Amino acid sequence: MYIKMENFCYLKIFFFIFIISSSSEAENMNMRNRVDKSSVFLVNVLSFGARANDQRDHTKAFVAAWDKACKSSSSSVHFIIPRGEFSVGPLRFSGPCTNVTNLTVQVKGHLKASTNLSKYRSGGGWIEFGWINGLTLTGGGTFDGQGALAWPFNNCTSDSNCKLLPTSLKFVGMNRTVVRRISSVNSKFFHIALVECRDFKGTRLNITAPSDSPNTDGIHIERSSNVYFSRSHIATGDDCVSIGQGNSQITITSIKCGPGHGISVGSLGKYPNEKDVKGLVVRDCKMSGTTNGIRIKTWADSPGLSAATNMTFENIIMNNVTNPIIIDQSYCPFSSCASNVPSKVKLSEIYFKNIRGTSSSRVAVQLHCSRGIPCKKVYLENVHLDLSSSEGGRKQSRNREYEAVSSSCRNVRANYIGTQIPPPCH
Ligand SMILES: *[C@@H]1O[C@H](CO)[C@@H](O)[C@H](O)[C@H]1NC(C)=O
Ligand SMILES: *[C@@H]1O[C@H](CO)[C@@H](O)[C@H](O)[C@H]1NC(C)=O
Ligand SMILES: *[C@@H]1O[C@H](CO)[C@@H](O)[C@H](O)[C@H]1NC(C)=O
Ligand SMILES: *[C@@H]1O[C@H](CO)[C@@H](O)[C@H](O)[C@H]1NC(C)=O
Ligand SMILES: *[C@@H]1O[C@H](CO)[C@@H](O)[C@H](O)[C@H]1NC(C)=O
Ligand SMILES: *[C@@H]1O[C@H](CO)[C@@H](O)[C@H](O)[C@H]1NC(C)=O
Ligand SMILES: *[C@@H]1O[C@H](CO)[C@@H](O)[C@H](O)[C@H]1NC(C)=O
Ligand SMILES: CC(=O)N[C@H]1CO[C@H](CO)[C@@H](O)[C@@H]1O
Repeated sequence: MYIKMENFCYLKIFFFIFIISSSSEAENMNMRNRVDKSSVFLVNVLSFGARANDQRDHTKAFVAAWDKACKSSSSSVHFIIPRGEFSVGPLRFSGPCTNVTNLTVQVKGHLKASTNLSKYRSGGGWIEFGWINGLTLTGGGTFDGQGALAWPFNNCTSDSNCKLLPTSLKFVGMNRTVVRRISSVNSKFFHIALVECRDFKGTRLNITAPSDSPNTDGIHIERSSNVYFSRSHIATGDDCVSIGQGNSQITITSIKCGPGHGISVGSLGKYPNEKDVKGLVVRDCKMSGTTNGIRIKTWADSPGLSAATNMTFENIIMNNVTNPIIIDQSYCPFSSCASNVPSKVKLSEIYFKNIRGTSSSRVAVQLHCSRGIPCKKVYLENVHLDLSSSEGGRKQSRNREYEAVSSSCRNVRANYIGTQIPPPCH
């Protein structure tokens, strides 16, 4: 996707008075817990008027519960969303939660997003977490974006005054976040997006949307550092993981992608003042039936200078992938940019190691770098990509199959080590 993620303008409200209400048992327990600062302060949405499997909108109850959790004087807080279905509109879970150092949001239930699009801010999130330290989001629950009713309103490629649909889970300005064992289905736009986050760990995520759903990227990362995603399954209609501008120290490991558009760096170079991408490792991933495997894409005619460097893609299995390895520095999805000005994004120190499997197109390796700034230090080590067996393909000798795949290079002189199928560009 080519859309810039904006910061939010969060309204930061500080409460100086305690809300005194002790109607339920849970509340009484909460009051007692507050006295002992070392114990865990429990906040259950049911204590704030939410009812499982009740068709009503529960946004207000969730917001009231969050307020209580975040303003707690206890250092450790558990925010509980129990089993059952809960319908909610846009939610902003924002900090700072001054005295809370560990905040666990335990989602066991199935959250359903409101389908009333006028409730959402353009480019915002359905559920936004912002400016919190030490958040853990877990519990095995599901975030259901109910995207099917929204996708027909995704018309930003044809309407410049369009409203961007909401990302299901958006994290902004967060430190020390863990997201573990949750599912996200049918987001209206991206499933998960990180903006300006530090020390983020995501693991055991299950992300799904139909292969023809628009812009349902699994995970989008921007202007963040020390981010680690692992052991997840992502099947969507757009990028599996997209790594945008300004990221450093990003590790993506043991992810199964497909269907979708594969793992992408970029697109970079659309806006002025973009920051560099550096220190990316993608390791032990499997791509099945995706349009791209590993893709690096930068816009033609980029307005500013930037760079992407030190990127390693290692132990990647491609299963019937259309473009297993692809660098495209003349990305331009709109017909308006026929100006033919080369990209000003400098790509260097790119390592592809142990990439094997099958390609559904003949050009299995495409390295198309910028005419203005050729790629530097590109290494391919042990690449073995055969053509996916098509009808009659099995009858071909293996050697003929090897000959069938090829490499295409522009403005790059790559370094080749070990096995090379397809054969290198000459
Ligand atoms: C946070 O902790 C400080 C210092 O212990 C205390 O003065 C303040 O009242 C606490 N704030 C809340 C909201 O409990
Ligand atoms: C949709 O949300 C808007 C804004 O909150 C509200 O005014 C409108 O009544 C809602 N529409 C329906 C059908 O609920
Ligand atoms: C996160 O850490 C950075 C760097 O230490 C700091 O500047 C920022 O204020 C922290 N964010 C929050 C929400 O505390
Ligand atoms: C794009 O979708 C919006 C609804 O989100 C609609 O108001 C607008 O007319 C649509 N534009 C086009 C060109 O279809
Ligand atoms: C992931 O979610 C999809 C859709 O809800 C479900 O069909 C699938 O079984 C889940 N997979 C795992 C490993 O939990
Ligand atoms: C390249 O990135 C890796 C992984 O993030 C990091 O460990 C390494 O120090 C970086 N190398 C250089 C030369 O910056
Ligand atoms: C491989 O992918 C192509 C298109 O991407 C598809 O038409 C074909 O059915 C796939 N083959 C297998 C064996 O899945
Ligand atoms: C119980 C728990 O998870 N404690 C953690 C709270 O956060 C600090 C860091 O601020 C950790 O060191 C604790 O282990």
